[in-house]
This record gives sequence, structure tokens and C-alpha cells, in this order.
Amino acid sequence: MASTMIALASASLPASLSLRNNCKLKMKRGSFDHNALLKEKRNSFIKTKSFGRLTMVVAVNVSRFEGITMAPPDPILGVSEAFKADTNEMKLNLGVGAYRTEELQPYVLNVVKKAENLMLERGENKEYLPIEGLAAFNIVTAELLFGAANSVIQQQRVATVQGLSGTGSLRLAAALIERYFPGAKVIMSSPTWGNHKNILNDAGVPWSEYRYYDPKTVGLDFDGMISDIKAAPEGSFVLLHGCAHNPTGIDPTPEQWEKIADVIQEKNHIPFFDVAYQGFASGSLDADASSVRSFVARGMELLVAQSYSKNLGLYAERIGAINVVCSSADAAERVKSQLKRLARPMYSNPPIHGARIVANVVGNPALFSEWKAEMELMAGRIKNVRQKLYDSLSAKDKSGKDWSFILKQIGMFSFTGLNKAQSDNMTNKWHVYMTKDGRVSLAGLSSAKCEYLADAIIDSYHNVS
Ligand code: KET
Repeated sequence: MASTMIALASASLPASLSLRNNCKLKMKRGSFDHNALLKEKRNSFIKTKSFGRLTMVVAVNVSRFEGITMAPPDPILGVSEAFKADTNEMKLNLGVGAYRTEELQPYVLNVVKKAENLMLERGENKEYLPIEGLAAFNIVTAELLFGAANSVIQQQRVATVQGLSGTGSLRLAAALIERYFPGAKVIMSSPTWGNHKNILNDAGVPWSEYRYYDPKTVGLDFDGMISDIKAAPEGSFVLLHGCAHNPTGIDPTPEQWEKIADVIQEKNHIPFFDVAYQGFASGSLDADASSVRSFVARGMELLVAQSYSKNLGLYAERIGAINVVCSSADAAERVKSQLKRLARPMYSNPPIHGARIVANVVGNPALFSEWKAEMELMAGRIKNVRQKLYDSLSAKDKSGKDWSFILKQIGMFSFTGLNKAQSDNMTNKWHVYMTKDGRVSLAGLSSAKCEYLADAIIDSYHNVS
């Protein structure tokens, strides 16, 4: 914290000195207001020193940022910080959704390494990208999402802008909603990824929740979801997880998706998809895009934020995109121009490295099929530990509790149903780091640790209320 030293009074100089915004000490030749100084001293750590007729006032540790309070740790990324600080050797980080190997090490995909080698060989430069990002990336990312043969692509009805991964793309979409649909509400699932609320709050977009998770069935509250979407003001944006719903791991069935689309169309709502796990729900990139594609096939206008953090393991490269499907190419062009206008003062233009990796992997048939195989391996490893965790829980828990909901969930996570106190016990007693809503990232679990995790869950579930 900054320290300030101020000469307050000298024999010859009258002075009027503002120490803090709300305090002024007036002085005349050779004298000054001791009472005011004493008062200020009490309020702001001021010390005085006298040297004959010269009085020094020393203000220590007075910060202009004193009014700023400590922010709480982030509910997800804060967990990784706490994990790092733990020295227990049994510790497990099941907080953030980040893929680990069986050895619990971070994983850089082989196709990513190959794409980076290609980039080095080509000696590409580091010039600024245009505001909308790398053209080759924007083409392949929309194709990966909608399918290259999709009419929205053929008819150039998609405004695609490269974003700062999923979060930055969602933030750009939120800024577009705030500017061009003032007062429109975003409705989101209860629960949802915690950052959705932060993103909309910071963009000044009003939001509310629709029912999604039913703790009684540990499944989807489909009727609640439908009636809440129906009840939302006409023309609301409906935030939907394209696949592998975070944190519940519960997705609507294809038939349920159709009904959701029906209600959204009836109410003139606009679907707003968050696709952060394409490939991680089923292991197939195409299957995981089917919800979005079925809405597009109905001719609906919609928004889709994409992320390559998980499926290409490009977490820190911050690569993703916002896609706005419009009813005409002309509208798409105008939307794109406004997305660029919103991006320019926020971050000017996006980073190039991740965009080149994606463009190289998706745009190169050999690397693309290699990626799909690696994707299946990652998704498969998670399915294995999911099964093993279920087996361990069922074998060890003699209470007769049915743990089969774990097998019904998909994607990187399992929503265990543990409450905050039980999740605290997982961390404090068992050194298992997870989010306080009871979510564990199975992508951070190895087969070797399944039994240990099952012991921790059983203890927390039965012995902590
Ligand atoms: N959407 C969802 C649903 C999501 O889970 C994440 C990340 C993102 C978007 C954004 O990811 P990005 O890295 O900006 O592309 N979720 C994990 C990490 C995080 O919270 O930032 C998580 O839930 O653990």
C-alpha cells in the first residue's frame, strides 16, 4: 500500500491542503488547525512530527482504493487456487472442467502439437487480426457447428465473429442483446454455469431462471422448464446448453428438444445456445451439435457461442466464436458489423494462435479425423471413470441408495447431489476439491482414484447433513 509524506506547515507558506477528498486543513502563517488535524489523524492513520516551527504530517497506508472491498474467490477457478495450496498427497482437483490424463496430468492433444509444428514451419507472422478474427477460423468454426452443407452457411446467413473463447463470445452476445434489444430478458436454466449470471450482469442484461433440474428425480424437470419458457415475456432470449449441460450433466432428449423449440417459436423467443462441450457429451462432434442443428432446420434465428477450451484442450488460448444465424444474408452482414463495433473498444481484436490451431485441425482432413479419434478417447476415458465411480459407490455403500443417476449424466461432470456442508467435508476432510454446488469434474478423476472418491462421497453423504 502506498505511503504518502506531506509537509503541511512551514513558517512562511500559508497552505490549504486536501489530505483526502473529504478533509481540508487550512493553515495560516505559522499556525494551523490542530483540532482538525487530530480529527483527520483518527480517521486516516496520520502521524505528525514537529521540528521547531516545521510540522510534518505523515499519512501512512492511505490508499485511494480503500473503499474497495475484497472480492470472494471465484466459485470454480478459486477452487484450483485452493487446491494448489493444499500439500496433502491424496488431494484431487475435481473443481474446474479441465481434462486430465489417467496420470492426472494436463493433456495437450497430438493434433494440436501437429498444427503448431505446421505453424512454425510456415513461419507465420504475428500481425493484428481483423476485428472479426481469422477468416479461415470463422469459416471452419461455423461449419463444425452447423455442418458444412447447412443452408445457413450456403446462403451466408451466419454472422460469425471470433471471440475470447466461450466466455468472451457469450459476453459479446450479451453486449449485442443489451444494445439492440434493450430491456429484453435472458432466461437461463436453474442451475446453470455460474458465470452466465456474471456475464449478463456486467453487460447490463436482465435475466431470470427457468426450472431445469429436479432434485427428487435427479433428472430434468421438463414440465417446469416448458411452462417457465412459456411464461417468459414474449421475445425473451432462452439460454440453452447445446449439449452436456453444466453442472447437471442432464440433457433433454431429441423429442424434448423439439418441444422446447416449439414453445420458443410460439413465444417468439430467441434461442441463445452455449456450446462449450461439442464432442464431450457423446464423443461425436456431429451428434453433439444436433440440438442446434434441429433449431436451425426449423428456420429459426438464433445465437450460438462456441468454445474450444475443452474439446481441443485450448483452455488458455482463449479461442471460440459467436455465431448469429439470421433470416437473410443482409441481416447477417449488418449483425456482424455491429459485433465488430462492440468488440473493438472491448479488446480490439482477438488472439491469433488458437485460431490458427483450430483452422489447421478442422480445415485439414487428416488432422480432423485424428482429432475426432482423440476426442473419442477423452470422452471414453471420462465414461470409464464414471462407470468405475458408480461401481465403487454401489459396492461400498450398504445403505441401498441408488447411485445410478451418475450413469445417466453425460459430459465432463457429475452432479452428485451433495450440499454445501457435504461438499465442504469432501474438501476439508478428504482433500477432494469440487464446487460447492456438489459438482465434480470427472475429467479430473483417474481410475485409480475412484475408490477413494467413492469413500469420500459416502462419508460426506451419510455423515454430514
Ligand atoms: N460455457 C459453459 C457452459 C462452461 O461450462 C464454460 C466453462 C464456458 C462456457 C466457458 O469456457 P471458456 O474457457 O471461456 O471457453 N466452464 C469451466 C471453466 C470455467 O468455469 O471457466 C467450468 O465450468 O469448470
